[in-house]
Amino acid sequence: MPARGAFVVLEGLDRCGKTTQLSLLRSSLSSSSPPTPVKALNFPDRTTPIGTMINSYLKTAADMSDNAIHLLFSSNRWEAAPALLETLREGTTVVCDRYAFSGVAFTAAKNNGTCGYDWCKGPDVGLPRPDLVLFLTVSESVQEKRGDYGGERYETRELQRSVRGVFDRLRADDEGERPWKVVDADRSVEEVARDIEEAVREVEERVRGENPPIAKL
Ligand code: FDM
Repeated sequence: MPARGAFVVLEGLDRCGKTTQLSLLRSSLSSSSPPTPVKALNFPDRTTPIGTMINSYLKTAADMSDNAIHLLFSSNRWEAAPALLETLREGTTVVCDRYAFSGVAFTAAKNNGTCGYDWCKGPDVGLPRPDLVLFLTVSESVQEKRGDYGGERYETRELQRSVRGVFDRLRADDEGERPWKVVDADRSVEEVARDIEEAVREVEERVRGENPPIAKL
């Protein structure tokens, strides 16, 4: 049995460069010598039937209560969980664009916290826990320099501000479990990529060496 792969999640606000960084990370891991088997995931996964409903909601083509959409985002992770576990057990490292932390941060931030923080955490309890959460921070001024927000539901300055606050709380609450690695994403793409790669290689090595069981949220 090979040692399992590492599970790495990238989180952050809009315009923090997460998607670019994930693709750079994936290519650098798979082109290293020897190559690290790696699979990239992203949430929401809009390709499944549940993902299609989420997509309509985000594009404001469909409306839904805050509680209902929150549960759909979580279900979208649960439907992916068996394959995710299998991939890790096969020895493949998984790098993932957004996960349960975005789930809590966005729902708890909206509408003055109608869905409470603890309620928001509930549906994801039991999902595979990442070995590393890379949290890309971006200042408001850089966020704004990087272009206008698109037309999706959560892409407003006010909401992004509250989301930032909930992410800070999540990070503080997770401190005892496994600290997040905060990466200053105001810097150049290359500088950010270097820090991310270093952190991922470190966790990869640890996981391959110790082969720890996959923990749960
Ligand atoms: N989002 C993402 C949530 O509200 N809950 C979740 O569980 C997840 C994974 O969906 F505004 C929000 C965050 C973002 C939107 O994400 C779409 P992408 O990364 O822009 O596709």
